[in-house]
Amino acid sequence: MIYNPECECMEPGARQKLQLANLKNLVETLYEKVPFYRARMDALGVRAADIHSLADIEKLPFTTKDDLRELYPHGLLACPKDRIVEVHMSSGTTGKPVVDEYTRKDIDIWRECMARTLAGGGCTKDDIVQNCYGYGLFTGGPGAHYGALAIGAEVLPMSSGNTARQLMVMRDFGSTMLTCTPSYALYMAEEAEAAGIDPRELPLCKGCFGAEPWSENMRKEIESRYGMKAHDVYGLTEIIGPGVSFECEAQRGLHINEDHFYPEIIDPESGRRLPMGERGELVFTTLTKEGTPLLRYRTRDITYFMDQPCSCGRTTIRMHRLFGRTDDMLIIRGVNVFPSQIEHALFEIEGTEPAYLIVVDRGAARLDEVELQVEVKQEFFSDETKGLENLRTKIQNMMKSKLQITVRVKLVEPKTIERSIGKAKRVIDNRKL
Ligand code: DLL
Repeated sequence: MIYNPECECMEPGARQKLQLANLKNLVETLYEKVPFYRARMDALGVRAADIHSLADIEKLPFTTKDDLRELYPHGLLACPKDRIVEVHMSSGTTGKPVVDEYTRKDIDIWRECMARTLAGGGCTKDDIVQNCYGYGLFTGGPGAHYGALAIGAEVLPMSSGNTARQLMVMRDFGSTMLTCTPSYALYMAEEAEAAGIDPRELPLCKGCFGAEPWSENMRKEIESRYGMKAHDVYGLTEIIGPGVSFECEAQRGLHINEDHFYPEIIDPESGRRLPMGERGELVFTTLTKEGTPLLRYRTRDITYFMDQPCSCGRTTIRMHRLFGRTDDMLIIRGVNVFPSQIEHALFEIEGTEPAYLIVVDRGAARLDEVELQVEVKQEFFSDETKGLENLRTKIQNMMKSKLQITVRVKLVEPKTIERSIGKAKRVIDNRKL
């Protein structure tokens, strides 16, 4: 279902006109209201009057996560403080969190984007949405909640954790749609199976999963474990939260809500814009936000755009599912590899469980060494060493042939790698880089 055909299926030329008008307004507002942006624009000698086309966006300055941290908590506010009605923050592991301050209109935009997102995942007013994204300062819970309400679905605001209760509610209330991180979806399936519940017998038949990197093979695992259709949803606190882009039923890339978030792909080294289809760093300008709008925000997320028509009828451009982040790309003895590529390869191998951990060290010869800890089905541990040895070799060969990296594989018993109810931690990098 398309939530807002007028906007989502708009002729691209008409959409670009709107984008340009909103971009000019934004540049004017930021120059007037946010001293940080005024100083940046003055330094580059650029003003709203210099923006004649969308391509002129290149004249404007970037914004980085470091800028946001320096301006914490209110340095990017572009409207009077008393117009703010809600605040969210990301739980960064280092330094100050990044903050999004929403006006009432910003919440309306978010609700609309999340309604489009859930509708893209098949949600209708008849659905019962079990929302297991965290509620609180994290944007996941409230974002999915607003979207489901806009559609008129019934929401179960579960938040994350307390898995036994999640399963009870899932069964007793007949939830038809699941929203949470993909790693938590798999964890719940595992716990259901352990409790003697077959997740495929539950009424759940669709889900919108995101907030962390996941692979195509992980999607297949979730879809087959539950017998459901699993859709990818992307977003980040700085831009609005979840709902920046989402998959439709075609599951061929994520439609960007580009009437609200103007997307670019740049070369992360030079900062230059890359042509359609080339892979690089994703950058967003918020075209319609009032509270804390951002100009050319460098997300550090890596993807590429697709502008071929989509079978669903939406005309918005799509981004490929994320490959990873510029800051989580591992460079192993000179070879670039994202954890999600390791995950994708791992899921191809029969006998492994969907839980793994990548531990990177700098070894004695000052060379990078990777230990890949992988959970293995219980049968392998009972049937002595030969099966385990074969599996270990198979994984090692797969990593070498598919990703050109040499890994030491440590096979571990089921349920020994820590599970996550939110964003999973997949990498421990002990190198002092
Ligand atoms: O994770 C917002 C969100 C909530 C998205 C619920 C989807 C669902 P932050 O905590 O600020 O916000 O983290 C944003 O998470 O820059 C990506 O690196 C990563 N990320 C988000 N969605 C995806 C996804 C939320 N679908 C950061 N695939 C982003 C891969 C994702 N990575």
